[in-house]
Amino acid sequence: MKIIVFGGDGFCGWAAALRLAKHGHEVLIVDNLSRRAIDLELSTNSLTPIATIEERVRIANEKIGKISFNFLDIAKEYDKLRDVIQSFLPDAVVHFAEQRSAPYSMISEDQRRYTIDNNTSATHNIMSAIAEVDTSIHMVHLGTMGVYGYDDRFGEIPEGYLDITINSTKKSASIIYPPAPGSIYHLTKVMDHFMLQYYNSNWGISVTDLHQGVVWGTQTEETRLDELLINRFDYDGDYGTVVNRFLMQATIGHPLTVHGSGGQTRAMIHIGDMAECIRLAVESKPNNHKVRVFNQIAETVHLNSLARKISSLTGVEITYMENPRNEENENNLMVSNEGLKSIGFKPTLLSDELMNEVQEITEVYRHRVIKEKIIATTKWK
Ligand code: NAD
Ligand code: USQ
Repeated sequence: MKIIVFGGDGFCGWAAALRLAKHGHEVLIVDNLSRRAIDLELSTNSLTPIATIEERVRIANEKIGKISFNFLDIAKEYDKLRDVIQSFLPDAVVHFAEQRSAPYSMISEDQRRYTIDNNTSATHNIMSAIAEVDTSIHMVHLGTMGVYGYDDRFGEIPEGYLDITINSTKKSASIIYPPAPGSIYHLTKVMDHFMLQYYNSNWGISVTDLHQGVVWGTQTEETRLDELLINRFDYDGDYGTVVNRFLMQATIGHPLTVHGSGGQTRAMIHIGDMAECIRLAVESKPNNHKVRVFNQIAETVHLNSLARKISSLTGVEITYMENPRNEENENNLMVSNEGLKSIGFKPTLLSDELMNEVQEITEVYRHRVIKEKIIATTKWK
């Protein structure tokens, strides 16, 4: 298949692009390198030294498969985006190209406005161009578990739609799960979802929306093949996600930074599983009768249990910090992931072995940690 990976220079996009190319697909990465620019804006870095996109693509073509790159801001350069889709004529597009940090989206009015403008325009521009060029192109969009909120008010979180009975008529219906975003960033994913619904219903475009949990790990089978293919590793207070942050902190002997009571439960997925799920979703185009939603998660993890496990394995202390976010201190979370499992996904669970593997990376690059950037300082209000 021919596949455009929007945001293919980022943490998930790079791993997914390599996985797709390894399986014989022709991949075009489209990215404006804004994530690299945000590292400069925040004076932070990837723990791993990532090669330039040109070097990455050169080595990927030697060692993995057919990949090319196009530098483009898909939120701002609509005509060029449409032309790229028109000339490459993909069978599917995978859309990772959004500002993905909840804390970054809450820094100030500038980052709020940028996140809303960038994410919603990026998604809308892709859909608009598909409607214009070829409505048979399958859109695979990265959503987030955070569109649902993180609670069990309706029991186990289903995949996108909630079955209800209407009190007045006693009739049953399936409705879009009531959204409950917890940050400006998560709000953009709710807005994306409604745009995807409209383009599906009006133009009959096939859409898969993947509501993904927190991704952890850094390397995949493909990124391990050469040092120049290494994936990025965010550890700072705005972009670092919780498992990778704790593992990096344990490596350098920094107390584990649990926000609040640590009673939060979140859905998680390893980066290798993420790449595999993208391949499975792309290779199984849904019909265009409704938007297909999969919860892209392997398991749910309680933060206190995670912190205690890493602490007991490494001897590092745990520190309970005032939570900079506006979120529940405690939550129960049960999530269905039957959709991806039904097309072949075999979830990898957090294990000592895999956590050791991440720590091997953090050990090698520990000298690159900017210690002042570890604590999360962005407050929700
Ligand atoms: P990332 O920031 O590492 O990658 C995003 C990429 O998109 C970057 O390379 C960036 O330069 C590019 N990009 C952003 N705006 C663009 C634009 N206007 N034009 C062109 N390129 C643009 O993020 P990630 O961790 O790889 O996440 C990828 C997607 O997966 C995001 O949509 C995110 O919301 C979603 N997601 C990520 C996680 C996670 O834990 N990392 C979990 C759930 C969902
Ligand atoms: N947390 C800590 N200590 C830390 C860092 C985080 O206790 O040092 C807590 C947070 O307060 C939160 C939880 O861990 O309760 C998860 O935070 P996170 O930064 O790991 O993840 P989050 O902000 O939710 O966002 C990440 C990705 C985002 C994606 C989302 C999926 O950055 O792109 O959409 O995970 S989900 O969380 O399932 O909505």
